[in-house]
Amino acid sequence: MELFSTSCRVRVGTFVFLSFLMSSVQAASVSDLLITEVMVNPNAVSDTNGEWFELFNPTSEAIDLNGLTLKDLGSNTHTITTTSTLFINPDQYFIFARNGDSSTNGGFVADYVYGSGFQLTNSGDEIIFTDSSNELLRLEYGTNFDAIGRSSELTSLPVIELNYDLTLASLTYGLGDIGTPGSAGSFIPNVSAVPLPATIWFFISGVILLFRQQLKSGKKVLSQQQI
Ligand SMILES: [Ca+2]
Ligand SMILES: [Ca+2]
Ligand SMILES: [Ca+2]
Repeated sequence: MELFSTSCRVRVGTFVFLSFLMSSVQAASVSDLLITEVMVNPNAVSDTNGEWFELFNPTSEAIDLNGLTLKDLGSNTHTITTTSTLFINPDQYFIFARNGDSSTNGGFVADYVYGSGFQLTNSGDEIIFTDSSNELLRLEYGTNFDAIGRSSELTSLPVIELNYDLTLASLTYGLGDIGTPGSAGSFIPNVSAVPLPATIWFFISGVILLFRQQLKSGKKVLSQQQI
């Protein structure tokens, strides 16, 4: 009887532990976001008014951007500060803009305005998100992004400069610049649950194996006692 109780305790404890582990490691993070489009050199309006970039959330969970720092490898820096959370929802495109006034920014709707403290240099620059201690997301681009009045969009993964192309010329917005701020372009990323890292699967497999071995040894002792 005591042996059965011990086995039950091991089983319940293992279940609770695995449930906790699954719920804690599946949380989506800013690192899962994609920088899907960048407008470094608007033509309809000035760079000061019309620069923007777009994020996309390909996970199944909302991700909070409030409190993060947006920066480059130079002196540009901006801390994202809102009164509460700043969620980017699953399957949502989200626009970061230098100017949020759609009557002067070229004609798009911004989700967050970072202002003049962060600029997208035409010849090359970086878009980097960090929290208080870690870098979470980065795109470095060069002169390939410098097309007058035309954004560059992510066309395949991962998020590196080589995987961006100029947006199709037929896709215009607002006053006529080429881009798809706030919506899909020619590439539509899949939305899926955040996969568990391989190391976590390996660890969980080890716990399950240990649990099975404990059950086997318990049955063995029980059968010996019955003999
Ligand atoms: Ca620029
Ligand atoms: Ca910059
Ligand atoms: Ca877009």
